Order: sequence, then structure tokens, then C-alpha cells
Amino acid sequence: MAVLHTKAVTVILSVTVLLGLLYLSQYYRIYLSFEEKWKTVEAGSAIETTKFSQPGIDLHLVSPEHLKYNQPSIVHGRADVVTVTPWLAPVVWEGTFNSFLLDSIYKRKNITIAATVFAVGKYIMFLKDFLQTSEEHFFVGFRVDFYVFTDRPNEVPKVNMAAGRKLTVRSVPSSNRWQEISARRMEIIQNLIEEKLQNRADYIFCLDVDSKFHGRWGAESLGELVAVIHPGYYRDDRSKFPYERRPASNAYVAPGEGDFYYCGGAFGGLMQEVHLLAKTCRKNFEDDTKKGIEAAWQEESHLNRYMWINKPSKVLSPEYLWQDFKPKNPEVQIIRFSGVIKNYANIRPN
Ligand code: UD2
Repeated sequence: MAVLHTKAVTVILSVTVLLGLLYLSQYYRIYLSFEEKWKTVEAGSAIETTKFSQPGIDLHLVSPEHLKYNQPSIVHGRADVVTVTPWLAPVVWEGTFNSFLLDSIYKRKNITIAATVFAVGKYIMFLKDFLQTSEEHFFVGFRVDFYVFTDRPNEVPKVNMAAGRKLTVRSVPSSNRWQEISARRMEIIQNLIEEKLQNRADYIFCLDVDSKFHGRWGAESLGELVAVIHPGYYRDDRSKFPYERRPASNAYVAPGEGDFYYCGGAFGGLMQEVHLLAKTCRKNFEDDTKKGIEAAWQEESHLNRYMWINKPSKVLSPEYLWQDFKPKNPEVQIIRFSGVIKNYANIRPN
């Protein structure tokens, strides 16, 4: 009887020890996998920070107390347009935001907005109107630093700028191919951010010079990565978008893929995001060149490929880049920025 009892105790003890070991091994595995994940995340952020060292910008949206503004609604609003993308980024249309509220929030943040504009060769003729109208409509009341890139620095017009706004002129070589002028912008933007802007501005917008501002372009446009819907294709099926369609190009977008067709003439966001965009598009463009390929719409094609994979956190409606020759569609209640009518044969070098 005593022998039986001892055997039972031994069996129970062995089972308990085995179960304990099993439990410990599972626990250890879970612990290990957490540790691995944690390490992966840390490694990821280490790569990000070595790539770019912008001090973190405060993204909190703090409103002044007791601000009086119209009650917002989640059942009434624009019903004629889509105001959010399938990845839940806002699409900014007139009537979707309160400019007074936004300005009250963002003016407290003391932010600086940089804007780049290229005026190479005869395109210098567009700069005066661009700058003058930006004083009336582009981030009025904010600190704005314009960077003009031109091969004709002596022809940069004198434009009165409000306090807190300034203009820096940088020389770039001219070119006898407009495609190269347009495409090299990514490289120059990348270098500008690396050399000068990392700690000097919070957001950046890169804009075409042959355009004028006609309406407010302000804090509603701020976001991490901001794309503008091209006015020429926003009602079309994506099979009609002029994406680069040759698989050999790094800008390739396959049939049945892509979200929207975005403009090369206006994009922006946080400095860090635009730096990554410019760096990636430049590299993809240069790799294409080595293979003897130039994407259908130069950097616009690479930008479209980039934005398809790296979804913009805010999408600006075609109000933010219209074209003067296009009659206004009913859903476009205001034109904020628009390309002027130009005679390509007279102004382009080729
Ligand atoms: C479209 C895009 C443009 C660019 C181009 C593709 C819009 C509204 N425009 O415009 O951004 O993606 O397709 O290459 O999305 N430039 C000069 N000197 C020149 C030529 C160009 O300074 O001789 C600069 C200038 O800032 C101009 C920009 O490059 O605004 C784009 O060139 P464009 O306006 O001739 O290109 P476009 O109208 O085909």
C-alpha cells in the first residue's frame, strides 16, 4: 500500500514538473517574440532617425478656450463630393473645414511653412504674379519662407512681403530640355531640405510657378504627406490616368491599380515626409535614366507611383490646383490656385 502511495506521489510530482516546464517554455517563447518585435520596432525607428533628424513637431491640435464658431455637424455637409479616401484621409473641399477655427489652432503653434518654386528660363515671367498673389492668399498671417530656384537671379521681381515672410533666391543651371528642369526639382528639393530646412521649417509645399492664387490656401492643407488631385482626370476611370505604363520604369503603375491621379505641380507635408518623397522619386528617376527610360510625365509619374504606395495623409481637392483654360465644374465652389494659360512653344526651351 505504501509502495503504491509513493508511486502515485512520484507520478503526480513528475506531471506537475512537466507541466511547469511546458508553461515556462511557452512563457519564454512569448517573451522572446515580444522582445523581437520590440527590437524590430526600435531598429525601424533608428533607421528613420538616422535618415533625418528633424526634432519632433508638436502635432496636438489645441484650440483657444471659449472660441465661438458654428456648431459642427456629422450629418449635414457636402453631399456632392467625397470627403474622405478609403484609407480615411480627409479630402479637402470648400465647406468641409472652418478656416477661423483652423487658423486659431495653428497660429498658436508658431510654425514655419517653406515653399519651393522653380522659375528657370522664360518661366521667370510667371514669378511676379505667383509671389504677389501668394501674399494675398497663401498662408496669410503665418511665417512663410519662399525658395525661388532660377538661372536668372537678376530678373527676380521685387515683391512687397508681409512681416514674417521672406524670399530666398538660389541659382540653378539652365537646361535646354524642359523635361529635365521639371524632373530635377526632386533632387534640388531633397538637397534643400538636407542642407537648409531640417530645423528651419516645419512644413513644405512645392509649387509650379506658372500659376496664381485666387483664394485661400491655408492651415487646412497641412498634413504629414499632402497630395493634390489633378484637375484634368478626377472624374475619369483610372484606366484613363496618364500613369507610366511601361513595367521597366520605376514609376510603373499597372492597369487596375492606383487611387487618384495627383499633380506634380503641388505637393507637400511635413519636412521629413517630403524629404523621403523627394529622395525616393529622385532615385527612381535616376535609376530609370540609367536604363534609358524617362517616365511619361517625368517626376509627376514618379510622384504618382510614390503616393499610390505611400498614401497621403491629406488629399487636397482640385480647388488647390485648377487650370485657367478649364471651365469650372459645379462641385468646385472656389478656385484657390490655378495654372495660367501659356503657349508652351514660346516659353519652353525645347
Ligand atoms: C505638368 C505638371 C508639372 C510637371 C509636368 C511634368 C501640374 C499642374 N503641372 O505641367 O508640375 O509635373 O507636368 O513634367 O501638375 N519649369 C521651369 N522652366 C521650364 C520648364 C519648367 O522653370 O522651362 C518649371 C516651372 O516651375 C513649371 C514646372 O517646371 O511650373 C513644370 O513645368 P510645366 O509647367 O511646363 O509643366 P506642365 O504644364 O506640363
